Amino acid sequence: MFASAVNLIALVYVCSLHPAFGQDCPNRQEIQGMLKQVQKLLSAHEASCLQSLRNLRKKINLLQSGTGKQTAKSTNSTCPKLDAPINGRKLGKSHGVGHEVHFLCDPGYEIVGSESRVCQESLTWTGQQPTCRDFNECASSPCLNGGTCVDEVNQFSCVCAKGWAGETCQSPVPTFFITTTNTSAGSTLAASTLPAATTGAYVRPSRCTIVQGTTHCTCEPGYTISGRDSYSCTDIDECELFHNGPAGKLCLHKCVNTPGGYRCSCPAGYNVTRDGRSCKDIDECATRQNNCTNDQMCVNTYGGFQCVRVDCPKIPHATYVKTSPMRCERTPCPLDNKACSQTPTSFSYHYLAVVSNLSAPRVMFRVSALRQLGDTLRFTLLGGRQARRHFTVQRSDRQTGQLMLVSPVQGPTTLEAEVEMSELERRVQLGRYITKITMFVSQYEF
Ligand SMILES: [Ca+2]
Ligand SMILES: [Ca+2]
Repeated sequence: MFASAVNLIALVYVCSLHPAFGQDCPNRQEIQGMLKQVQKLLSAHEASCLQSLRNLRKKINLLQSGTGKQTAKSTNSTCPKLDAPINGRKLGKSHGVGHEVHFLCDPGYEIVGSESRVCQESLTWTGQQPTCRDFNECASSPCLNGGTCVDEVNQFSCVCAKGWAGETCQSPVPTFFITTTNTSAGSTLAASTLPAATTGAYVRPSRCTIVQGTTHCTCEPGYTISGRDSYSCTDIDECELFHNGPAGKLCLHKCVNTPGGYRCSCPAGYNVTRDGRSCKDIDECATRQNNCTNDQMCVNTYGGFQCVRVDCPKIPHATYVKTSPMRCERTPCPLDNKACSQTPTSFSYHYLAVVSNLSAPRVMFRVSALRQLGDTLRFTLLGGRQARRHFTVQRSDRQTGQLMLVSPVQGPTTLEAEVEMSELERRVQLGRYITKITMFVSQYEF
């Protein structure tokens, strides 16, 4: 509508400026009619615009009042903060309208007041603030035969009437074998005259004292009053009690309960360490507790020992002689004997003692060339499937290869691996050196 009015005005303007524009221009009457039409169009347009503006303003006002209310609501829609009762807890953090909080008391306490409270529309909580009251264990009258109950936090104790004993004063005091001696502190009842059947090493008489009519019985260290009877003490089974305590096991291997105490024991081949808790291997080779013969060598292992004998290998085309207790070297090969020159130059023997379940990966042994003649050193793992399952050979520097344990081994077992170091010069082999490593794996991890 607005565009057609603009076109009409433009046409009238052009014709009024250039009367010679031609017969296409309308006459004066026609122009006045057109201008009236344009005026009508403009006033209709103006009215519509004003209406739109009024509507827009209304909407803005509505939005403004709406957000105002919301802000007011969000700042005031929570109930006052609630505290947890002393010796108790509060569950639930939201203090919004409709939300609920719950209260719990610590063990040995009971709740008094509302267990849960709800935040209401009026921004107040339902119910009353609860408190935690020490639970009265004496309420059920647990002390028998006229005993007086003493309420303590989370437990109770009984002060027994004369002639009664036990946790709940359930046992009559066996007066017939008690001898009374007067002391300044009170009367000491030496219960050493208890029947013999109940005084084994694990059951000992308690020492009881009567002070102002109340009997108090105590035990030697390592003993405790047995549940049934205050007059006898039973050995504490520390092995059972501390079977898997927070500080770990009492003993690394085995715990043995003893009257009034306990001790740790170790398997054969081990001694208990000075701390009394761990096990230490006995070095049978150093202490001559071995039966190895003169031509054998004693190898100390964890939990035992091994007698080993190094015999030089018998290989066709070559002869080996022992140059040290652990090494065999090939005698020089005849000239032009290629079969002989390709056999290993030397064999070295090494024995390792390790504990079971050793963590992996781990370097077990290093083989190094003392001097190098050729341009290349090569390290290879020899041996069967068992060796390949547990070991690999890596080069650690230019002249050193290392035997790595790649998976933990469960003992007791013996593993063997062979590391070959070959020396080359322009790809021609100069020498082969074999290192045989025997690993004695113990049964235990210590
Ligand atoms: Ca004990
Ligand atoms: Ca040993």
